[in-house]
Amino acid sequence: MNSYKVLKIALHNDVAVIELNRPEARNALNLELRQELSAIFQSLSTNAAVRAIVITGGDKVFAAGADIKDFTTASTVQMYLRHTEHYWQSIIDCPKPIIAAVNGYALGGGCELAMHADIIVAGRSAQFGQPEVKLGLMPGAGGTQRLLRAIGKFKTMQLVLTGQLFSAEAAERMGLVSEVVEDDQTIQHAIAMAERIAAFSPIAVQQIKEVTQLGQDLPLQGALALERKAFQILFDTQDQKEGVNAFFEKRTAQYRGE
Ligand code: DAK
Repeated sequence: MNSYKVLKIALHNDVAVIELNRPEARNALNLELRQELSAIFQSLSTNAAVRAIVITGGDKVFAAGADIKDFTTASTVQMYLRHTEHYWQSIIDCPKPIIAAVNGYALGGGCELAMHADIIVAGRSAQFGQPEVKLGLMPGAGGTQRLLRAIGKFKTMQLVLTGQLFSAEAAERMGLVSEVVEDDQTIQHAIAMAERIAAFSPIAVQQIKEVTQLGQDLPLQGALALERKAFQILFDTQDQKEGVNAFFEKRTAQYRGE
């Protein structure tokens, strides 16, 4: 767990906290950081002791985007051969709930990283944006598409075409941010939320995540069927019986992920 160079990993009960740690470059996502993020998400995905994940850039900045130094001389084929989509895929494939705790700037690839999470908690002074257009570029890790699905066409077009930054409050109004808290509370609040989720049945939690995520891109009838099947599957878990018994016995359920 501690063999990472540009990440700090901590465990709080059943919650893993991943902190990006390149302060000298405002946590810009260079190749090493992407590789380490991919590796930690793969490892946490199969670690039964971890039931929820918080990702943060710490108190000052979430991430200033892709490392612009990587772009200065890159050719098309070099960009293609980097296949950075494989690194993002490890986050997409993670079945456990992910909460992004965003303080400071979440720009470009940093905003896209936050959008790979399931829940975004932002400090009041956080600033979001997709400023790639200012560099003669465009979002390349889902920015146009994830924003579109989260906040709709007209806000997305405005933000990706102007590159303007927007505040945590504006992000919350648009539906991009789940909750805004005071800056010094962001990480603690995200961890407390993750601990609350981690105390539920991990099978139920992962089914909820999978169905919600997949359902977003399915026609409604198919999505409803998927939800129904997942709901039915949960009746075969011991956790479901434990949850119902605990309710009638007026005690806290102990979910074992079985
Ligand atoms: N890359 C590299 N270095 C960066 C950086 C970045 N994105 N952002 C900041 N730094 C470095 C600065 O160069 C500076 O280094 P020194 O001069 O000290 O050596 C140091 O961090 C501190 O930066 P500032 O002095 O600028 O700090 P401030 O607090 O004044 O400003 C800022 C912070 C975040 C507002 C500012 O640094 C800034 O605007 N940064 C650039 C933001 C940006 O344009 N981000 C978008 C990058 S493009 C792809 C997937 C995704 C992407 C691309 C491809 N594929 C799947 C292929 C994503 C693209 C992007 O994200």
